Amino acid sequence: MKPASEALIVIDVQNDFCPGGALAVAGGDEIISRINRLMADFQTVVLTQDWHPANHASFAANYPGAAPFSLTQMPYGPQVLWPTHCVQGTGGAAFHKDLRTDPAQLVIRKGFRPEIDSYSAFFENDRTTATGLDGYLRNRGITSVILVGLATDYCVAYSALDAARLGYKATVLEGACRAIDLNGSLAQARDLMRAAGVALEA
Ligand code: VGL
Ligand code: ZN
Repeated sequence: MKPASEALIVIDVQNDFCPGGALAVAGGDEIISRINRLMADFQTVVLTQDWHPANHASFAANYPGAAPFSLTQMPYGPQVLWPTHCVQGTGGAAFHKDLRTDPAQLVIRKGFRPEIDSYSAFFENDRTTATGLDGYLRNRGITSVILVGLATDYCVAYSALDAARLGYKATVLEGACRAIDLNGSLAQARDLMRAAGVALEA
C-alpha cells in the first residue's frame, strides 16, 4: 500500500475516449486492467470525468463550417475544436464499463461551463478557474499525485503540469495512458512535462 500522502488520479477513462467512441483514442481501453490493479495500492483514488453541455464552446459542431480538430482562438488562448464528445448524461460520457469506480472517493467533473474547456483536473483552460481538486487533496494531506488515463497529451498532461505548478510531486505512468497525438502534441506535451519536473515513468 502506498503512503497516505500519495493519490492516484485517473483521467477521463470514458466511453467517448475509447475505441468506438466519439473522440476515440487508439488503445484507450488497453489501459483499464492496469488502472484497476493500481487502484488497490492507493488510499486515495480520484476519477475525472469530461462533462460537457451540448452547446460547449470546444465542439466544432457549434461553429458553422468548422472542421473537427481545427484550431480556434478563445479569450483564454488557442483551443482545438473537437468532435462532440462526453455530453452530460450520455453513454459516451459514462465511464468505461470495465473501469472500477467503487475504489474512488471523489469524481471531479470538468468542462461543464459552456464557454470554457477544461483539460486539467485542477484548472479550466484559462489556467485560473479552479475545479476544487487542489483544495481536496491539500485538505487530505496529499503531496504526491500519480496520473494515468486519457489522453496523455491533453487532459493527463495539463493535469500533471498544473500539479507540478501547485507544488505536488507529479508522476505520469505513460504505460497506463494513451495519446491523441494531434500535430505533434504528444512530443510537445512530453517536453513540457519533463521541463516542469514531472516524472515520466513506464
Ligand atoms: C480530452 C480533448 C477534449 C482528454 C478531453 O480527456 O484528453 N481531450 N476533451
Ligand atoms: Zn472534452
